[in-house]
Amino acid sequence: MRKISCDIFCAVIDNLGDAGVCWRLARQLATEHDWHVRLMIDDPSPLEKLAPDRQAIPVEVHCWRGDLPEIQPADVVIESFACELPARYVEAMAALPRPPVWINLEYLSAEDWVAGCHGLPSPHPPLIKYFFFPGFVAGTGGLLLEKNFAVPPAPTFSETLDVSLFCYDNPALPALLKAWRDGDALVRCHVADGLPRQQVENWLGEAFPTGCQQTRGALELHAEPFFSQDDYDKLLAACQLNFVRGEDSLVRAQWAERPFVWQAYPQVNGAQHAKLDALLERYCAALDPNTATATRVFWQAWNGQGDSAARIANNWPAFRAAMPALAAHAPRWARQIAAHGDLATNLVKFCQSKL
Ligand code: TRH
Repeated sequence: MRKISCDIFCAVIDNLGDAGVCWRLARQLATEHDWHVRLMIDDPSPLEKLAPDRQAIPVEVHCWRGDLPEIQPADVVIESFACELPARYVEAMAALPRPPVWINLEYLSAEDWVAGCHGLPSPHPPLIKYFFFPGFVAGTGGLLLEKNFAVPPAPTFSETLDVSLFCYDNPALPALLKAWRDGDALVRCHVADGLPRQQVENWLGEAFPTGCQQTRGALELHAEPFFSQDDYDKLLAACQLNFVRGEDSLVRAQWAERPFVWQAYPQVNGAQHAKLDALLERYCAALDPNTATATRVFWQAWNGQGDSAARIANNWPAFRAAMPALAAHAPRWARQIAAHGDLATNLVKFCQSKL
């Protein structure tokens, strides 16, 4: 039988999430569903860091800038995050006797409206584009999760709290570092390359190159290299608490089954606050009131609500105290959000119903 062909279009806007999400999806469609996948990406450079082993994966990576040379469109065309397809490619799609299944893969959100919009058609005669929304609940497209992903066992109890730190510019970070430095318990913070490292450097007042370690009071800081996605997943599982951001690291923190703190991608209109509150609503629903309050207050402060620096410092002890309950909650939560099927499998089923 002929393999289903699929073109995934990805525009790297900023950061790593666009490439990160598209690569994971491409890899899964190729290796788990035996699709013939071309990843059309306007800047392939992030893939070198995210997936150094990509040559071993049967995904064709094409650099796409502006228009494309004439190519035959695939059976399934995925436009990620509303990146606009090259005009010539859309014309070629429309000229086919049997038009491809055209998917607009949307951003992840836990908001209620998502399930109502998932799968809706948007007519572009003679083509139809379908909205495909990742999500946390039934009726959405689900979340990216590989079939063979196995959660490593929880780290053994240790006096030191291992924390990974991946965030955007965050005015509350110095207050958190200070709270850890001055606290009674030892904190070992694995600082991600990029923005987190730059902010820690500012706080330290000195350069903090990859591989270096610094100690301030009860806080030990480690300047981590940029890990491959697979190794980053391992780091998340090896820590007892993970600070994550955006979309893909948020999803991976949940599969790692550890307590986590999410910084939503900041938007000019402040739309991230609705996204944050929607996820908190679902994530905290089954928690006892004290744990739920500690989580809400801490996440909201981390996302800049109120006097975030003071709130982070004042509420760290309560959040720290909530961590055993959050650790117990983590595997249940992961099971709950995985119950609606993984995104790649849901996408395959959806496309097969339209082919
Ligand atoms: O990089 P991000 O901020 O990406 C963002 C979001 O996707 C956001 O929703 C979107 O609007 C914006 O991009 C354009 O955060 P995210 O989504 O967590 O992506 C980071 C990727 O980097 C993820 O695939 C994990 C990976 N990563 C590594 O592979 N190694 C590392 O060491 C680190 C720190 C991250």
